[in-house]
Amino acid sequence: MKLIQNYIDGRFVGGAQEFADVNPADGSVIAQVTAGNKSHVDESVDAARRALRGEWGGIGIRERAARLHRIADAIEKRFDCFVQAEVADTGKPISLASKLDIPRAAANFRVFADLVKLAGLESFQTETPDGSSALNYAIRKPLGVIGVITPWNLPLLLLTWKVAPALACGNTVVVKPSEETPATATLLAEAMQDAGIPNGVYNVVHGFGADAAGEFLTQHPDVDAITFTGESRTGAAIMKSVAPTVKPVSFELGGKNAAIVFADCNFDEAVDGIADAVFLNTGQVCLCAERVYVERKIFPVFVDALKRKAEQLCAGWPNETNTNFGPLISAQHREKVLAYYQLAREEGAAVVTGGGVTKFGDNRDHGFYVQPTIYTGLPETARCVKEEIFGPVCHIAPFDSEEEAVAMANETKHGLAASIWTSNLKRGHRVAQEMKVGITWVNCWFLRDLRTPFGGAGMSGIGREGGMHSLNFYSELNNICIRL
Ligand code: NAD
Ligand code: 6OH
Repeated sequence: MKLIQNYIDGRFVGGAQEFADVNPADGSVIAQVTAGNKSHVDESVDAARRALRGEWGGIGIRERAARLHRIADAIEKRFDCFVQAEVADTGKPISLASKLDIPRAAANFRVFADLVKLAGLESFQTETPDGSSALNYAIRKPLGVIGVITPWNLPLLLLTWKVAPALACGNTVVVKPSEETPATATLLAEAMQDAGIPNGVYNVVHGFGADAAGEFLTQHPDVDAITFTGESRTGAAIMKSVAPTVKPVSFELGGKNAAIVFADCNFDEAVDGIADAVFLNTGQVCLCAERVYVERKIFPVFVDALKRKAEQLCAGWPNETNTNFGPLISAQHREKVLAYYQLAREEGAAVVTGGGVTKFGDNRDHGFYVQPTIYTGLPETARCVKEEIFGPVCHIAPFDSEEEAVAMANETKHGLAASIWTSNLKRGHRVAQEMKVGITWVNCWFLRDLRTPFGGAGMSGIGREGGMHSLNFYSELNNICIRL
């Protein structure tokens, strides 16, 4: 059986305790994983601290950027290995891993390598009270040892989204990938070695969250910052845990995202776009739309068209090229999603399509598939309309006016993303500006430019990453004031 180990100070390290890595497509165990304990976390943080003072600390920005490009090269060189590892861990279709997850991982390193070379800093000429002047200028220094904690839905994409800018700024990292999807973080260690990243700069400790590797990392007094993507509730627990050591945090958390479809939209594009926004990655993208508001005039035809799209999705073995709908990540997550399917019925929903488990008559019945599901008819106060489900499911409700649509979309504690579908661009701008979220797409969804601010309002996060926002989070800015 394959063993996925921790990676500490440039070495692959096993341990006394292991846990199983399960393939969500058929429930089979594909590897054993070393469960990081407190000593693994301590050793990783020590190694990361030493690496800051070693060769890595002395490397200039140009050379750092060159090595980041070499990490991207090394990912591309092992492209098929990364794709296979991600597909086996997540059950996502191979088409998705090859088009989205792995290319984005390489792109994350390239974008921040280029950006850090070009990034300017602030300077101000200051008038002093006595009529003379001073010059203020800021310099960028590494923040130190960064703890990176990531989820299972886009494992390598989200991990590198944080590791790349952290390294670009000269930091060292200790990453704690999701226990559900450990493989690509350990594979990335091989890419780091290929790229000549010194020992101790990139460390991986596998394991669980509460009272385990994750929490040992957030509590560690010698970790300088925590960057986390995951559930809002976990974010709240991490905030408590970092409070005694006052660490800066960057949080990308859950969503309950709305899509607003106006009658004047390009109908076919809107249906295709919303089908993606609801069902991509089996609905396990934090940006997915679980609430769809459709102008009443086109409500019945839109519901019908989305139903057809849902029913055309091809659920299957992740490695088959025509599969575009995979399983959920785990038995436990499937229980959660199915409990919401049941709750929707109890809350009075009309089931447009789905609502159950997909049956295949082969080993996939031991996997964690559910049907793509659409509901209508729930009140806005229903739990299924309020709470993040994180599955392939949406509720569609009609609206009569722009004001009503905006009010319903904004009636949530979350605030990650929204999408608006209209051919009236004036309305597109106006409604987009009303959205209480970090990211609004007009006539598209999940179209990313890595230089833009990315993050959530309300319960959906703290801070923004992307472009200069990432560089600023992962840097200690030191302002120097010189009296002239
Ligand atoms: P999760 O919060 O359960 O786990 C995320 C990571 O945190 C895992 O590595 C886990 O081991 C670790 N963890 C759990 N408890 C911890 C603790 N007490 N201390 C330290 N670490 C701990 O999230 P998940 O189930 O892996 O991912 C799904 C959730 O992530 C959804 O809510 C989704 O919306 C959210 N998400 C958000 C974004 C975003 O960019 N906003 C992106 C992806 C996923
Ligand atoms: C959440 O599941 C998706 C997050 C996406 C990003 O962080 C990104 O940078 O595209």
